[in-house]
Amino acid sequence: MELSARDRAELIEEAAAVLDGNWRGDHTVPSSQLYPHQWNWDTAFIAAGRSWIDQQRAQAEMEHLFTGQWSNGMVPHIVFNPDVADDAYFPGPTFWRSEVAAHSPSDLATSGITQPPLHARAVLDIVEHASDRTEATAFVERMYPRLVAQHRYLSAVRDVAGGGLAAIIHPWESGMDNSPAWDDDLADLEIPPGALPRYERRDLVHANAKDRPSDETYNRIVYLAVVYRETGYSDADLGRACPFLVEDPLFNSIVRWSLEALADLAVLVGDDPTPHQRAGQRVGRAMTDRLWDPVTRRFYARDVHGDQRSPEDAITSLAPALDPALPAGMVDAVVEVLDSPEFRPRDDPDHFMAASFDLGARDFDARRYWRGPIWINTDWLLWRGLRRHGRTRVADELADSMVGLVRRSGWREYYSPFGGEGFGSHDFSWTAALLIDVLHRAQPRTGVSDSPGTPPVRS
Ligand code: 9WN
Repeated sequence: MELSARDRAELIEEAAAVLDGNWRGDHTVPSSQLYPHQWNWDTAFIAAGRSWIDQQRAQAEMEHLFTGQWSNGMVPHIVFNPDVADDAYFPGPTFWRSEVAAHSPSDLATSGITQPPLHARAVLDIVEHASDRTEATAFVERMYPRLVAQHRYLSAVRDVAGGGLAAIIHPWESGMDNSPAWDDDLADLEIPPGALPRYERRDLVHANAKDRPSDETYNRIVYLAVVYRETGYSDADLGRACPFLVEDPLFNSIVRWSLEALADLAVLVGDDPTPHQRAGQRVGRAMTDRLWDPVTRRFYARDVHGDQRSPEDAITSLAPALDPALPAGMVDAVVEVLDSPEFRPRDDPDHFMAASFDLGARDFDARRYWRGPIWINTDWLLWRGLRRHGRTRVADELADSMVGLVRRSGWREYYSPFGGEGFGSHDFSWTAALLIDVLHRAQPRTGVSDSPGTPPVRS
């Protein structure tokens, strides 16, 4: 694909307009109708991309998200906007009732679970692109202790199995809510009669039912949130309290990648980077010990209750490419899977990559949310990881796909791997923000590529 300087500039301008349209004064919503509040990992993606064009807003939205941080360090997956009607999104503030938790902020309603902790990495990106260095330094000084608390919470409270990895307690914590990787765990869940509150799905008002999770899945997802809420969102004994307990490769790869960034931020504020570096290396080793299957040569999510790995080939399996110290043989394995017919429909000349689930699997669905379509954020994470490992060919293909999808179908939430039709929300913020990042770091197939980044560190 050729991209002229003019096309590139126009795409960046359009992406900035999408972000400005979703800006709400102190944060950016993921999309104006379907997701009218501030989301956790969306904010990190949005701020990382926006940092190239608007340092002030990038900083402001990161800081606003952290006003919702709990005193135990947990950063909630949604910070609710009090100006938005309670029934605009389900589950809203009156469902989550964050006030029942001892650790929640007293003046702000939030959800009671978290999402992948990409924030230290986003803060580092903001600092690296900042034009106002003084402002950026003050920003890092304010953010650093909050990021340290976030990672302390994940290692102290979420390492339920004691093997060095953070466990998620709800599929929404993975960010890949409806992935087939969680099907077995959800299938085992029994909902006692009367345990589910009456609720109305607001997502179906704004999105096609074919793109969204089924009612059966939604009931299980809501039930899991109710179970945890009934504990008062307690940190104690998650192994007993939470029926869904999973060590997810993508969540932990992001922990790993962010801990590396946190070490760099420590240097900037004059703190010792060593504890963060060591913590990151420990997570990397734990991923290879607990999530790597040496027979299939893949990473899989691990069900903590059943003490076994899930055999599903979902996009999460490829995320350890983000580990800067991943041994070269494992990086090779990630690239092989990404190149295989499981993740790219080679027989379709108009194909895009990378599907979010094995294209040949029985449960694959080209348009249903996280069960097959391509998401720009997972493409971008793989792209950042693989460039770092010097896997330029496949990284460039990912960049081409991201740009190609947006040019084909606009700023959608997700896309079909076959032909690139767009699904879910329109004017989706992280799609816009991450395209800005791609277009600044590399020129897809224009022959003008930037440096592959810092060489991988071996530990
Ligand atoms: C629940 C906001 C979020 C993303 C998630 C995505 C979707 C929410 C929903 O939207 O989840 O958190 O209502 O489906 O799966 O990754 O953060 O964009």
